[in-house]
Amino acid sequence: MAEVKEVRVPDIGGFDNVPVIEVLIKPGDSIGKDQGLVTLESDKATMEVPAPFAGTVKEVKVSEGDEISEGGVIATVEAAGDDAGDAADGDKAPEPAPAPEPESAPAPEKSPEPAEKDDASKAPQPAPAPARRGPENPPVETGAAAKPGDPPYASPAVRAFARELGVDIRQVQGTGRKNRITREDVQGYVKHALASGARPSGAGAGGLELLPWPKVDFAKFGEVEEQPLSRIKKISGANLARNWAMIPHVTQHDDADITELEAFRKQLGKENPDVKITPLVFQIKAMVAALKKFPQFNASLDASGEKLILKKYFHIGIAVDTPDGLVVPVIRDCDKKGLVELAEELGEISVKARDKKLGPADMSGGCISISSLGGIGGTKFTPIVNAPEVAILGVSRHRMQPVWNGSEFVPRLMLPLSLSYDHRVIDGAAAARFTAYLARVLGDLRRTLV
Ligand code: CAO
Repeated sequence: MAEVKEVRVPDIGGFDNVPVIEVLIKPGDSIGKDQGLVTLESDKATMEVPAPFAGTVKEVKVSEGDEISEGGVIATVEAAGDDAGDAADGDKAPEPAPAPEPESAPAPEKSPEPAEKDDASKAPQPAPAPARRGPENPPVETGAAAKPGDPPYASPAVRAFARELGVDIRQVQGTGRKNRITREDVQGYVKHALASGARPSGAGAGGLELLPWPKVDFAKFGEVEEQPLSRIKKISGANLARNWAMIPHVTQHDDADITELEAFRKQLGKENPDVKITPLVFQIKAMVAALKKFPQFNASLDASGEKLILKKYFHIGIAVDTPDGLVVPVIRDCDKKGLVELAEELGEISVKARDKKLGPADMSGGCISISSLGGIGGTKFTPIVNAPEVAILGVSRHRMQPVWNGSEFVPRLMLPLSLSYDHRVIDGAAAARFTAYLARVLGDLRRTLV
């Protein structure tokens, strides 16, 4: 019958009374040779003690928080068949092991390779390995204590666990002592990523390698007040962040000469005193004409990102500013509605939005959006595409400008247009044509009849 042996702490570079910060085994566990048993943490380094032989854990002699030194018993292990011979030496005085390298940075991250798990020679190694390395003293893995700017602080076992899950350890916020990243932190990160629909952001996952959000105690610098974000801000914020991060945006700027259009709008306003006819309804009509001429703008990528869905309807989203945040109700069938009808509907949805009476149906089905800041001011801006739409038109404040007509400068009312588009679907040349066409239509609405 295989013998039960004590496994002791090997030479750990002269450190004494080193705290056990993680116990990686429990009674009954089948362990492989070189598998991590415990993680120790001195003031300078984190070290994982590997099993000197394979077998079954009988008893674990240490708990988290205990302090141990070289020679201290970690566990008793019943050696497995082939390792029984090696194990016979397991209770010998520990052989010298490579000294931890307290000043070295943690071993670099490796891409997850399935073979790596079982191949101790590929595990991160402490830098110089001067000592004789036999079966009874496999390398002690170390990770240096974190310094500002260092890679994150986690034991080799936690790093390996993160690699297995395809998690970039740098994304994980540590909650352990001195902000050490624990196994639970990695699990929590994955749970959160799954719940929010994001993928773990390891190199293998092809995700963004973003730094964690800075945690700042602003009160240290002066008086502050906390204000919870509104529900709308939380929802729109999450959508805006996804769209900004996932869509390769480009913004095309142009100016429309709306001198004649503005005169017509004023005239129409006089004829319809009960309705507020703002420049936006003309922009909606011009947008319909442009979508008809350039159908790839009236489209969405399907979820696989491999197909474009072209739409034969003309529903336009209008960004509305409310005290609680931005909402985008949709005006349907804009191609079938006249300017006055559109103006009425625009007035209704603006009121509904500001009274918080919009339902999900009012905000779905849009083909493209218009965000008009013209009533407020500004010369240009870069709106964020409202996925799964492929473009959004930003409109800024019109202003009278001197325009060269070929022989002289003349005063013209110019409207700045800023079209942001999804460059995966729309080429720059198409965007320039689309925006120029929009400007031409706004310059002369008769073009919508052509
Ligand atoms: N240039 C100059 N004046 C303009 C203009 C422009 N491009 N567009 C509108 N105006 C004028 C209007 O004619 C109106 O003038 P009067 O008060 O003299 O009649 C005034 O500005 C206010 O217009 P409005 O805002 O009431 O109406 P609208 O149709 O232009 O816009 C709406 C409606 C709902 C889009 C708007 O109220 C709104 O919420 N805009 C903000 C959208 C937003 O936040 N976008 C940002 C999204 S990204 O964060």
